[in-house]
Amino acid sequence: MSTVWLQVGQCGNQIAQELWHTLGLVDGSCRKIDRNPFCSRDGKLSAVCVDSESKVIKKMQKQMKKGLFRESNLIVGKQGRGKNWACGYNKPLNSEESLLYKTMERLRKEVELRDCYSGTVLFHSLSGGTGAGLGSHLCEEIRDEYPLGQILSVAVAPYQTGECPLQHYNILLCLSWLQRYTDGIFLFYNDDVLRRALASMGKKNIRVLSQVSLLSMNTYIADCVAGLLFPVSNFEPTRGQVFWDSMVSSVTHFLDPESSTGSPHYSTSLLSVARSNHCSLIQPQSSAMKKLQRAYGCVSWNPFPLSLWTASCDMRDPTGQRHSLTVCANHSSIVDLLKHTLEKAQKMYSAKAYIHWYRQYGCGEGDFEQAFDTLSSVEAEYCSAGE
Ligand SMILES: Nc1nc2c(ncn2[C@@H]2O[C@H](COP(=O)(O)OP(=O)(O)OP(=O)(O)O)[C@@H](O)[C@H]2O)c(=O)[nH]1
Ligand SMILES: [Mg+2]
Repeated sequence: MSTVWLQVGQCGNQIAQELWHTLGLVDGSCRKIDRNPFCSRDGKLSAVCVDSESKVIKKMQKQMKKGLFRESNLIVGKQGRGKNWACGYNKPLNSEESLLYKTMERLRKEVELRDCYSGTVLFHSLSGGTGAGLGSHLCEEIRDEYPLGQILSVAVAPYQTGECPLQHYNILLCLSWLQRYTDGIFLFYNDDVLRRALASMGKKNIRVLSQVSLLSMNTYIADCVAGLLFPVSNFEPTRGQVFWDSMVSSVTHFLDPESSTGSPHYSTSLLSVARSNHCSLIQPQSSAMKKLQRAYGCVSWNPFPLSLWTASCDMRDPTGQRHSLTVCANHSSIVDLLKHTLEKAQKMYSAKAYIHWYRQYGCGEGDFEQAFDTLSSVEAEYCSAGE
């Protein structure tokens, strides 16, 4: 494949690692490893991994099959970025050699190794100093250097209950950078991921939430990313209507019908990827797909809100027994995150709370004002899209 995979910060590296596991690359169980779309011709993963501290990458290195990563693509700094976007975006004052510079060097080498370059997929969190801050800066640099390549961000939003007081500023700044420099964002909410991971483990009791490991949450995210990004090829389906109906029910089970303010959620468009080695009769007009469109509240002004991709092969399953339905929606639930972030960040900003932590790394009033403007206009656009 002509894509470079960029894993940034703790969250970014852990999610991507789970993706490589899911795809069977780590233990070598995947099929056709020599023609693997995630690797270069020499069999090495086309991934560049960066973190400002060594712990996560060192652990990952131990768990991965020897030789899967190009050693020089593992880039570590000496000091975390303290959950501060500005510190991740700009190098620390007592600087080590720039992580940004080293990462761009490695990315350039990866791009040169392929016949053509179509884009970069970036894995990161929205609220960590490295993933959010350095991730934002990398998007800006990559966009500048490869204007024709696509940039897709796979981003994780923190728990709404609040993990760190800086998270609202970090989400604000990171999302506004992603809005400017990327072509798309697969956004995962940790609260939602936790609920779904819990359900997949068959646990309904809220008290067992603490037993859901980060690993099972990352497995869910990795499954979604693999479902959407693993190549597809059209196939002749044979599975019946009832089968796809029940797949749709399980996909839509956790959808909130309403926003936090009580207005119905809607989607402007949907991408649905169905994978099964004997699938059938799944077409945009089938009742399962109509049910999907209803559940996601597809807007009436878009006459073709659904793209359906189908594939017979699922690389995640060498036995060929696995079936999956993965749905990606341009969904109005983002408005809740935008509203919450804007409100909290605006209040903190008016009180000048923590501003000096950002200013000391060169993030000034202009950056904040622009980020507030960008996210406010995205929120307004989503609100008018549903009218
Ligand atoms: N789903 C998921 N979320 C994670 C994981 N690791 C961290 N997070 C979330 O990511 C956010 C913190 O970002 P990190 O990735 O830890 O931070 P970082 O990019 O390493 O940046 P610094 O540590 O500040 O330098 C929090 O919202 C965590 O809940 C993970 O493996 N899976
Ligand atoms: Mg970290």
